[in-house]
Amino acid sequence: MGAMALTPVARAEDGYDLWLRYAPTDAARSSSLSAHVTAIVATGTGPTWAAATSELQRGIAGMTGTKPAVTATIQQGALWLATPASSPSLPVKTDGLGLEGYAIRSVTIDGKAVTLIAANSDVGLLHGAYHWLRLAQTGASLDSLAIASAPKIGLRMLNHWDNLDGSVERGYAGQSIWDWWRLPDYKGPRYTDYARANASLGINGTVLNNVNARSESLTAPYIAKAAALADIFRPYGIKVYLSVKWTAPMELDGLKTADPLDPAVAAWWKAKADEIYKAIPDFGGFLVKANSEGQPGPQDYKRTHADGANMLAAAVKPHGGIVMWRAFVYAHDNPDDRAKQAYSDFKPLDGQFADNVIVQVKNGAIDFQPREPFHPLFGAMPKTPLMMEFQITKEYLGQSTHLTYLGPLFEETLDADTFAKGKGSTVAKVIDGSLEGHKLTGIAGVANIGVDRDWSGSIFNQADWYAFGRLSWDTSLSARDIATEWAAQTFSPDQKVVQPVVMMMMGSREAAVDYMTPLGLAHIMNTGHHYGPGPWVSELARPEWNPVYYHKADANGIGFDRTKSGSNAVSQYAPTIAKMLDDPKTTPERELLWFHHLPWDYRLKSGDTLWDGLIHHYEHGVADVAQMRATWETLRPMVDTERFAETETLLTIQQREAQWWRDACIAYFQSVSKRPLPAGSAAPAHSLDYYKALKFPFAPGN
Ligand code: GCV
Repeated sequence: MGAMALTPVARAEDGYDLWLRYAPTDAARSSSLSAHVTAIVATGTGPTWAAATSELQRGIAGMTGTKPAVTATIQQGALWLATPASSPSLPVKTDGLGLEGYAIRSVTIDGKAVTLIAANSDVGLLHGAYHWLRLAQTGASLDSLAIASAPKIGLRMLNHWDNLDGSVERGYAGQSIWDWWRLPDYKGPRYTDYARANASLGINGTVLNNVNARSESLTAPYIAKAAALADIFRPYGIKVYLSVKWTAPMELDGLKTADPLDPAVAAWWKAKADEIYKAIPDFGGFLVKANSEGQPGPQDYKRTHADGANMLAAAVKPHGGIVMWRAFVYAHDNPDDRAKQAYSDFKPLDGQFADNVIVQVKNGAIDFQPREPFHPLFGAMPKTPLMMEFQITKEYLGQSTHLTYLGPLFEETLDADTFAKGKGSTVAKVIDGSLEGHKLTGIAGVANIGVDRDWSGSIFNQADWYAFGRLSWDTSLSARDIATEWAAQTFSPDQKVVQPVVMMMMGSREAAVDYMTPLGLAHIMNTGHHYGPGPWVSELARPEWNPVYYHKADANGIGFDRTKSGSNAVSQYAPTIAKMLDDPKTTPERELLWFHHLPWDYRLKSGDTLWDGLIHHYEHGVADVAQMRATWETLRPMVDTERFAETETLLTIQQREAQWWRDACIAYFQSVSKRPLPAGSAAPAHSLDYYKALKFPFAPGN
C-alpha cells in the first residue's frame, strides 16, 4: 500500500476563542512576528505577570507556530515587559498612564532593538500585552511603535442579569456561566477565559448577579462562591460586585424594617459589608435597583434614593467600596410620561449623594430601544457622578438571531451633545467626569454572555461585547474602527474579508431601526419577551407596558407629543436642545415621533408624507437585510464552514423576520390610518389578525 495522505484536522471555529483566536498567519507575517518576539523579557513575578507572558506565548505560538521563551535578559528583537518596580532604569516615562494604562515603544537598548511594553502596574502590563496582540492579529505594523494609552473612565463594568438558578434575564446565549451550584469548589476553565476576554478590552469589574436580586446572594455560602470567582479574576485586574435586594436585612435576618434611616438596618448592612470584605478584600461594592418594576426600596419608607444609597455607601466606605445606584425608575401610580420619571425623581437629589455613590443611568429614558435620544439626566446632575448603562444583550434588537451591531448605537449616545455647559458637553464628557471634574466615573454594559459555546448567542453578537469594552476604555474610538479590528481578529485580517464584514455591521443597526421602529418610534415590540412586533398591544395592566402608549397612532396621526404642549419632556434637556426638539422641523427625523405627534400628511424632508415615509423606512430595513445576506454570501469561500453556516442561517431568519416586522406593523398602522399604501408597496402577506395571533410563550430570556 502506498503512503496515505493524512487529512489535516480542521481548526475548530466554533467561536469559543472570541477575538483571541491567534490564527496561523501567512509565512511573511509569521516571520515578521517571530522577528519582533525573539523572546519575552520579564523580570517581574506573580499571577498577573504570568497571565501576560502566557497570553503572549499563546498568541505568538498560535500565529507563528513557535512559542517564544520567557527570559530575564534583553536580546535583539525581544518583547520586553517592564514596570518601574521590575526595571528601575526604564527608558520611557510612565507618568500619565495611571494604574491601568501602558506604553508600547520600539526602543534600542545597548544596540538591541526591542519592543517595550511599560506600565506602572502589573495589570497595566497585561493591558499592554493585549494591545500588542491586537496589533499582531490585525496585521498592523509592529515597527516604530510609540503608543501610550490609559482609560479615562474608572469603572468599566459588565452587569450580569444572572439568576442564582442559572437562568439569565434577557439572556440569549444559554444559561449563566456562573455554576453557582458547584462553586466555590469547581472552578472550570471558562472563568479564566472570561477574565482573559474582558482583560483584553480593559473591562475591570463585573456585577455577578441580576439587579432583580435575591437576598440569598448575600448569605455566607454565596459570598464564598463570589470570593472564588474574585480570586480567579483578580490577576486580570477585574473586581467583583454584587447586586443587592433592598429588603435583604428583613428576609435574611428578620429585621422589622428596611428603612435606611433605622440604625439597626444601617448596622446590618455594615456587618454584611464587613463579612463580604473579609472574604473578598478587594470587593468592588453594590449595584442597586430600588423602587423600580416591583423591587423594594427606600421610597417604601418615605425615604429618598439618596437616603438609601448613602446608607449603603457608609457600609462599604471603610473598605474603599462604592455604590452604583440605578436611575431606571418609573412607578405604576405615576401618570406622568414614563420618559420623564427618572429625571423627576433624581434631578432634585443632585448634590445629596455620598462621595462613593455613582448614579447609573440607562442610555435613554425608556429602555434600551433600537434608538433613543440620550437620557436627559446626562448633563442635568452636575454635582453627582453619573455612569452609563448600555445593554449589550439585545433584548429589543433581535436577541441572538438578528445581526445588529451595537457599536453605532453606543457611539451615537456617547457623542451626543447635552449642551449642559455649552456646545461640546458630550455624554462621553459627562461620564468620564471631565465636564464637572468628577473623580468617580463609570460605564456598565448588561452582558450578553452565557454558556453557549460561542459565549454570546452568535458570532456577530460577540462584536457587541467587544465594542462595549473598547469604547469603555476609549470613548473616542469610532464604531467603524472597532468593527474593523474585531472583524480582522474574528475572521481574517484580509481586507477582502474585513471590508464586507464591516459594511454589513455598520449598516445593521440602522436596518433594524428601519424594520422595527423607524422615525423615532419605540417600544412596539411584543409583550414580555420583546421579540417581534406588537404595536397593537393595549390590554396590559400598566399603561406604559402597552405599545399603544408609545406610538399613539390613530386616524389622524402618530407619535408621542413630548413638546411643551404635550408631556413637556423636552424641558428636561438643556435650553438649546429643548428648543430644537420642541419643533418638528428642527427635530432630527430619526427622533421625530419620539417627540411629536404628527398628522399622517406631515411632510418629511424627503418630500414623502409621514405615512408614505413610514412605509418606505420599513421597506428599506427589509431591503438592507437582503443586502447583508447577499454580502455574506460573497464571503463563503473565505470564512470557515461552521461560522459561515451559522451566520448564513441567522441572516435568513433575520430577513424573514424583518419582513414580518414590516408586514405586521404596516397591517396594524394601516388599520388605524385607513390609508392606501404608496405606489409600489406590497400589501402585507397576512391579515392583521394573523400577526396578532402569533404567540411565543417559550421565547428565551423572559
Ligand atoms: C432586569 C427592562 C427589562 C427587564 C430589566 C429592566 C431593568 O424592563 O425588560 O428585564 O430587569 O429593564 O433594567 O431593570
